[in-house]
Amino acid sequence: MPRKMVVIFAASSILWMVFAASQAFKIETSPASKIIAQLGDSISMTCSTTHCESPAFSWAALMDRPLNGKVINEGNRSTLVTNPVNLENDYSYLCFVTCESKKRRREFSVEIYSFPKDPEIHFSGHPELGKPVTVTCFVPDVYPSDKLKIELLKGNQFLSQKEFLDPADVKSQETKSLEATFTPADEDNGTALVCRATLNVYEIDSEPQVRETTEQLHIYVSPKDTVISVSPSTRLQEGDSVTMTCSSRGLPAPQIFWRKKLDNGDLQLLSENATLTLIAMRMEDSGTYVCEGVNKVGQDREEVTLIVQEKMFTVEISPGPWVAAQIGDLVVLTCIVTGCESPSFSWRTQLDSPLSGNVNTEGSRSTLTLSPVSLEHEHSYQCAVTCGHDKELERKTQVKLYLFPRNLEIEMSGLFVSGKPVTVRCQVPDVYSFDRLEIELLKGESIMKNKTFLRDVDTKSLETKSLEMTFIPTTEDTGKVLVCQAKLSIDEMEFELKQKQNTQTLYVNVAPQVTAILVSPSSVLEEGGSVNMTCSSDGLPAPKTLWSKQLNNGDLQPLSENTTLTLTSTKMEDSGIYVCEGINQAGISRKEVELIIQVAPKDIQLTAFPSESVREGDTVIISCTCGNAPQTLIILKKKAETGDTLLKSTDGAYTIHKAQLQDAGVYECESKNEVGFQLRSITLNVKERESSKDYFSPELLVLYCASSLVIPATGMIIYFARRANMRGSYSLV
Ligand SMILES: *[C@@H]1O[C@H](CO)[C@@H](O)[C@H](O)[C@H]1NC(C)=O
Ligand SMILES: *[C@@H]1O[C@H](CO)[C@@H](O)[C@H](O)[C@H]1NC(C)=O
Ligand SMILES: *[C@@H]1O[C@H](CO)[C@@H](O)[C@H](O)[C@H]1NC(C)=O
Ligand SMILES: *[C@@H]1O[C@H](CO)[C@@H](O)[C@H](O)[C@H]1NC(C)=O
Ligand SMILES: *[C@@H]1O[C@H](CO)[C@@H](O)[C@H](O)[C@H]1NC(C)=O
Ligand SMILES: *[C@H]1O[C@@H](CO)[C@H](O)[C@@H](O)[C@@H]1NC(C)=O
Repeated sequence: MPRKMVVIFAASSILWMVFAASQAFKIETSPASKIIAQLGDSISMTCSTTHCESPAFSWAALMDRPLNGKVINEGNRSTLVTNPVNLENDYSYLCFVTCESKKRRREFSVEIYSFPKDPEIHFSGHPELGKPVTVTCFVPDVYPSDKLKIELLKGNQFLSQKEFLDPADVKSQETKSLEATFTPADEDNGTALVCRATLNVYEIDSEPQVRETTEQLHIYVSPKDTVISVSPSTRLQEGDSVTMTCSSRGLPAPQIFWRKKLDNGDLQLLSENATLTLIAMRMEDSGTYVCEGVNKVGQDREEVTLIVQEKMFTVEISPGPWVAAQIGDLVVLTCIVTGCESPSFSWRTQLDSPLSGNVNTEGSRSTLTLSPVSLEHEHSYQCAVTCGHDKELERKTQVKLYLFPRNLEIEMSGLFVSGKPVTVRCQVPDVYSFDRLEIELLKGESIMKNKTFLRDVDTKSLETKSLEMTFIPTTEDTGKVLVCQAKLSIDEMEFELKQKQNTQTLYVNVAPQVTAILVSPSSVLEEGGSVNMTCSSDGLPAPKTLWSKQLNNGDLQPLSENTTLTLTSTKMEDSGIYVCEGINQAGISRKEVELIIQVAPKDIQLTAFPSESVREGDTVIISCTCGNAPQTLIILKKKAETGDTLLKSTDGAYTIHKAQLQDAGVYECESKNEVGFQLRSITLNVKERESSKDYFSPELLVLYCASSLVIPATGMIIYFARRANMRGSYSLV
């Protein structure tokens, strides 16, 4: 703020005393002392007289300069007014007074100064942290400059000061300046930068003219550490959106500008926000994006390159990459396209063999139906899709076939009989493909045998495969399970469904063994008695018992299926060989017992042939027969007082050739067995021969022969009777 000040020195009293001494008229001046005036002010100087009737006044500047003012004369006073003062007025002025003949003069000293404005502070640039900056303080329109002093302070610290002592050649206002260079530090922020100008226009004792300007120091930081973050990625597809955020550090906080580099190198402004979001991007949006952080002192930039790729259409085939299908089933392969409005499909097999299927295409989906799927379909299928002018895309899937249609068959070479080798065969009919087949035969938990099959020729056909093994069962195997198990594996796939099994519970037979035949009370018994014949036999399953009687021709006549065969009221004809058979599915075992029915001898016929009375020299046959019991012992004796003579007989017949007299006597026949005995005796008379002539009666010879035929004839009758009453116990009719 300029201060306008006129200071008048109090020197009038001194002048007054000088003029008073002349005793004549006197001149009084006002102001009495030196006049100090600022440029542009107005000043007036007045001369007045006393003791003079009519004073005449005139004014002059020193050195004949122009007066540059207006004189006002009023009676005894004259005033010189200069308004405004300029540097021309910076002189001494003279006031001349003439009173009658006397001339007097007075001198006025005028001093002019100029100090109209506060100093101005200028920086060479924005004060930046760490960068030297030159600050200049201008003090404008100063006069007289040789009385000027400028000081520059930063806070309380002097940066620079200067006194301008050299007087100027020309009287003029001048602008003076003072420079200082310093490097701003953090702590300088906010401190006051002061420029103080002092003009020493006055004499001693008086206050100098001071003007000062204060400016707050602001420290700047140029943008740096500019960073871009991109979400989700710098690689994008058509239609995607991307958000890019840029940050930059500096003071004041930099403003962010996003631009895109054009092909010609120009930058196109996109946004002044830190975050730039681009939506529904197109391929043309690919390129370099530049982020610039800008503040008053600088800028920093960072670039990012975005790549927007063409959105490709996609093709998917299902099921894939392979499908396992059972021969005869329906297989549908589906090819689906996304990202293409009107795709065109083409199906083919890998080897370009015929498709043998129906293609059905609707919009973005095409199906290939193989129904029923057969061996000719075992290929890799390819779905090729073109979309507009885009490249063709292909997807493949493979059809793998299998057939495992019927149940497994278990076959046995025969019954399971303990100790007897049996061959088990597990057969898998019509399987495909057998090179993936494994057959196992298990007994209980343990694998007895397994087998896989190799395909030697590359022909496709259904085959029947089997696994065979022979083993010897034991009774411990009964109840165990014989498992025929087949697995058809298709590569890595867990193919549990493709496992089949057939089981058979083992039942091991044991061939019958007749261990004993118990005959009670005995195998030899009397006619009419009862006998129990009990047969015991072991085997699995428990054998059936069959009692038979062995006939003379060796055939067996079945009698009973009870274990015990009871014969009551036995007859002699019941004698014979009885056979017990133990029979089950595993075999037959037999054992026999001989039954003897004994009859006490009776009906002994003791005859002499031709007669009991013979002549000397005749031939006599003494014959003893026992009709009912063939197993009897026949003893033929000739009784004598001296002792009995045992006769040697053939079949109970004793022949006396040429009978002598002494052959006469008592003949006795004893027939005996365990059951009893019978005696017969006859007396033979031998007469002395009158004529010794052999005599043979043909009638009696016939009788003799007939008696030896009786027994077989009786047997025949018994046989027919028995056949009529075969089952159960029987008795002879
Ligand atoms: C300087 O001070 C101003 C205001 O007090 C502040 O905003 C700025 O951050 C400071 N600058 C530095 C470099 O400290
Ligand atoms: C900057 O973002 C603000 C809100 O986040 C928005 O109002 C303004 O329009 C954006 N300016 C530009 C240039 O995108
Ligand atoms: C048979 O079974 C055994 C034991 O389980 C196994 O180690 C072997 O590989 C199988 N052999 C075949 C031909 O599958
Ligand atoms: C034969 O067996 C039956 C029944 O067990 C019995 O009553 C009979 O006395 C037995 N006969 C003989 C001769 O043992
Ligand atoms: C077998 O025995 C049963 C009773 O144990 C009897 O009723 C049946 O007559 C007998 N059969 C034969 C043929 O002996
Ligand atoms: C002029 O001077 C003043 C003082 O300066 C006197 O007071 C006046 O009386 C005087 N006037 C005349 C006519 O002499």
